[in-house]
Amino acid sequence: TGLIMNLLRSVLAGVCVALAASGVQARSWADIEKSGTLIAATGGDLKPFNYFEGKQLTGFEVELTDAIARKLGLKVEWKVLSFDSLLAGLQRDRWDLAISSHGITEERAKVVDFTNPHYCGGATIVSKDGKVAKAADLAGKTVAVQTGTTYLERLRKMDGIGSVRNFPLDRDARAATVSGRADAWVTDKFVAMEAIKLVPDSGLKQGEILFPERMAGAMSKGNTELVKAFNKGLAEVMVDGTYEKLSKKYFDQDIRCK
Ligand code: LYS
Repeated sequence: TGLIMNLLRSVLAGVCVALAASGVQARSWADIEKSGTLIAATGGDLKPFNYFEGKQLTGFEVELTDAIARKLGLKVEWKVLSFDSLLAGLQRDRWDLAISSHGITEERAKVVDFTNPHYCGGATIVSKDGKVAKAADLAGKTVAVQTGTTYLERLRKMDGIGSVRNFPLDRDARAATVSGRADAWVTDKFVAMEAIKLVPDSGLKQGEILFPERMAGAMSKGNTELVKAFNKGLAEVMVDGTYEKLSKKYFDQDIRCK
């Protein structure tokens, strides 16, 4: 079924590209409020942030978005697509919000608007038995990362890396490292912690943090009222205990930016 899911994701991404020419306007906050539904897109492959439990999409970002939407009097309609198609789909107004552990970068901020950050994490090196632990250890090594990520961008700019292999799904980058097809995997520190728990016999160990990141939801460029509304909902769940409860449930700690 993994294969079929991948195939489906590719087909869906293709459909989005085909719809690019339609030139639909982003739904305004007023439109969304009237419709009662926020359309949100996520990768669905990043435990514990957004993933499937059986047929049910769940995870920290999914539950957090649902909670924020409830504050705003909305339901969320979820769409699951490959990570590297999420921001592009936003520009084509296929959904109102992309929330999938996107780090805030200047590059991305040119094409989308970011909400306030919903957590702070960091790119970390993961390898079997911690053999590759520091940036300097990456020299001459094969490194696995997910397509479309800040990790890939960063690794491409580093000198001396043997090769960088990218995978549409982060878990396939992990699997390549577990099986020895890659020497190291770069992913978020919280994803790494979860992966180490998930495959305890793999010998995976976390190394150094390559760079810190502030993660935020992305919206269509110029959709200011929607960004404001989301930020208001986020602020509310951050003070009323909802955020803390969810964060402790998934991470045993509060991962908000300090
Ligand atoms: N935080 C990284 C980025 O912004 C990785 C996100 C990965 C989501 N599956 O690109």
